[in-house]
Amino acid sequence: MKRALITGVTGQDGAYMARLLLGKGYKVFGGRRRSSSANGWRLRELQIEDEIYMIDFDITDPDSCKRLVEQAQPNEIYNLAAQSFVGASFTQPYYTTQATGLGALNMLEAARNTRARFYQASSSEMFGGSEHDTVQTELTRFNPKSPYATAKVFAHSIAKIYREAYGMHISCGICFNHESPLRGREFVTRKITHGLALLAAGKSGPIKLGNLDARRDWGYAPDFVEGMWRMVQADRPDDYVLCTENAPSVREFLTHAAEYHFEGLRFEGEGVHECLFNHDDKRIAEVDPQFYRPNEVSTLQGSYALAERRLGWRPETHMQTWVELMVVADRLRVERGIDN
Ligand code: NAP
Ligand code: F7E
Repeated sequence: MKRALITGVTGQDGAYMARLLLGKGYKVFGGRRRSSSANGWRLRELQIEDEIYMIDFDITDPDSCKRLVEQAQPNEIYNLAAQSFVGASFTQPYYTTQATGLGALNMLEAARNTRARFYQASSSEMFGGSEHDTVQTELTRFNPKSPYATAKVFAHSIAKIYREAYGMHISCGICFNHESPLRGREFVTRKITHGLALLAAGKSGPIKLGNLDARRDWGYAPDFVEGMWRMVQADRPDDYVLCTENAPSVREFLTHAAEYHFEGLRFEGEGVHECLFNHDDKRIAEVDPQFYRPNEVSTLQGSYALAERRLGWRPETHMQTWVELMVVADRLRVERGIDN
């Protein structure tokens, strides 16, 4: 029986990765940070909480990373733990650098004298405002625009160095945004689907959003964890972009999700005065500059050609399908008073 260790197992990707690996017959160990209130709602929703061997650790603590790997003795390590919210990285740059950047080094060091294969969660945010390539590939130059992106560039670079210097089987997935009903509520897609469900139930006011013009190459998280797993199974380790090649704007995502709840949608106003209304002039969403980023990445759109050619990976789930899954999940949670 293969043994897999997932750091960040309580997060969106960690939960889907655990489900995928359990389905493939792995013994799954989850690295979880201790907190005063156990953060297991995603694993409970997937009904897999009891099937995972949990080990407490903190990715900012090198000793606890070493102990984690010693206890789990994994064949494969999926390093998904991070401070993953770009917005928070501007207010917590030091912590983000420790967790998202140095944390990866802690896990690589812990794995160095083992034979475990290693997946590192890299990010399209590393491309930042790429000045030359309108579509980003594995060859696009990094131009990070946030403390989060800078930390990911460090993690990505040190992972590559460990691969070359020590011959370790390390692959980095340069993942573009991927979403699901298990997405954290601070991220814009889930903020929208959750906010719409509350508004439709009369439990909150209009959704306050930042830059509606931003474009992201959004995909579906369960498709992406399949791509991560394929990287680890490949004979040769390498870095791969995972994305969908479509990049709608936040405004388009908002409109699409709002259509499940409201009719006759129209935008009025411009810039900080822009609002979304429905047919009877109910205010659905409005721009609030507090959600603007100090240094915004306006558009990210990738190409998954290499992953398709070498790994046979492509995104399987159409955006319409997963947006509907998010809308329905949040409607049900609000109806049942579930606060996740
Ligand atoms: P997520 O939902 O925010 O999950 C992050 C996980 O990291 C959580 O389990 C969290 O634990 C854990 N964590 C945070 N700080 C930690 C610490 N100090 N010690 C141990 N664990 C810690 O993120 P995600 O969306 O699943 O993303 C997974 C990985 O992929 C992250 O590295 C992210 O940066 C990267 N990524 C994500 C996307 C995307 O679109 N989702 C795209 C590119 C790259 P708690 O539950 O205790 O908070
Ligand atoms: O923002 C804009 C915001 O926070 C998307 C992480 O998983 O993907 C994610 O990072 C866009 C940005 O995700 C609001 O300015 C407008 O342009 O959902 P997000 P992100 O920053 O793209 C990458 C690939 C990762 O690696 C990260 O870990 O939406 N936006 N209004 C807003 N964003 C938020 N959060 N809230 C708003 O009100």
